[in-house]
Amino acid sequence: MTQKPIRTDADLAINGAPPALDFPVHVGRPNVADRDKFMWLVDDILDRNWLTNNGPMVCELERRIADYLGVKHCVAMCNGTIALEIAIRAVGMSGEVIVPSYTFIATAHAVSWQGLRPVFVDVSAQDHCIDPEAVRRAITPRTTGIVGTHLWGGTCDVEALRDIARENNLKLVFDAAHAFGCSHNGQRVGGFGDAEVFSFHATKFFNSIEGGAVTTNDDALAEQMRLMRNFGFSGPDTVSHPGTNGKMTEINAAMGLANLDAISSVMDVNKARHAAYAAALDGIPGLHLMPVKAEEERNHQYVVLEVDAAFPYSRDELLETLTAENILARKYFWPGCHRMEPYRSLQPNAGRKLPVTEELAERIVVLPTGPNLPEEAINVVGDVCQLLSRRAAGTALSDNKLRLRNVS
Ligand code: T4K
Repeated sequence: MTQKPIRTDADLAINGAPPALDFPVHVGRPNVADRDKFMWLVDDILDRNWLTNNGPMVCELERRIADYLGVKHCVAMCNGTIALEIAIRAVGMSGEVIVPSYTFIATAHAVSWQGLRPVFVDVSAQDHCIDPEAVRRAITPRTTGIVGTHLWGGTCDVEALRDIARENNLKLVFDAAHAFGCSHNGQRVGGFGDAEVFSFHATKFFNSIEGGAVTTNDDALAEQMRLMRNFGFSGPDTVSHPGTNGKMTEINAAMGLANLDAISSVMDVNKARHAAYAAALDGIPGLHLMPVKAEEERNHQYVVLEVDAAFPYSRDELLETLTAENILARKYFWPGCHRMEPYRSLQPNAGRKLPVTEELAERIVVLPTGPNLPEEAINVVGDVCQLLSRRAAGTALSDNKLRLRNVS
């Protein structure tokens, strides 16, 4: 594909030019590593005629993930949301549970679905993870737990949260849906807190189509979660626990096994894409690519751009301009969990204590990445951003907005 030059307003698709890319590029295109291996494993499953209920592939995937993460137990589940619900229930949270509002809605819903009250706290402006000081302030006599999200594959302040949990006798679970393969102080995410919860959804760095897992070093907790994910059955005719159906199927485990071998190469591609974005966007006033800690292992699955007031267009105008070029960047996690139902109605004033969340929700753009991304897409993003930043220089923002729209 020859990339069209983007030098003037007339080159922009939003102004009527053809889009820079012939097809849309998405955030979250699945990383499917080895199609032949997957097909071969599926044949194996069909030959064996064992499709679900703790089959051999699920067991193998659990062993391999536990080894990779350096944790005693990996309990595979049908998705990350059920895995969160089971973890929250199994550790014994009740009453109020402190969660960040700047996270995917599943974090809050998993708490609420267990009949508990999510208490939203703010995140740190630096790493977008739950702010330990805000957690301290939110503790009440009804608080029983904290669920922190390792957002974008960065990690929470694990030590501060651990200390707060110990001092206040709280349970601590991490939503690690974004953090497969990422480290904290050199140790892979998986063994922190009472339990950590992964999503292996198609859009995640490591995927099993749908899927998830809880990892823990606590033997009794792992055993309890294994019962809970299988209706509480402890023997063929014995139910010893209330439970649900959280089981992973063999087909999902097969996709997981096929993808597991490739995670370091996907990580390398993602890292190179991140570096290319950093070069393409370097020096543009008002655009800040979220830095990635070089000393830690990162999966680079999310390329996160913050648009501040020094950029002449709003986040949404930038998204609109990129979408016209077939770059389907996304705003995550707008507008913040506290502004979604039922929380919006139940806690209408929650936003007053969440200034960072409210600001990030208006400013964040997540850019497409991954092995499926055509490399020219990164140049298009760079060229569009450069043009928009130059175009506005010295001119009133509102005039520019009008001109940009009127030309099309
Ligand atoms: N905690 C956190 C912090 C999470 O981010 C998530 C999930 C969870 C917990 C819960 O885990 P799971 O129960 O999902 O395992 C997506 C995912 O559905 C969701 O898994 C994910 N987080 C969330 C951040 O993103 P949407 O609403 O953005 O999905 P959708 O359908 O718009 O897809 C996103 C993009 O991916 C699209 O642009 C198209 C592309 N795509 C998607 C699929 C499914 C593909 O190209 N192929 C595909 O097969 O929620």
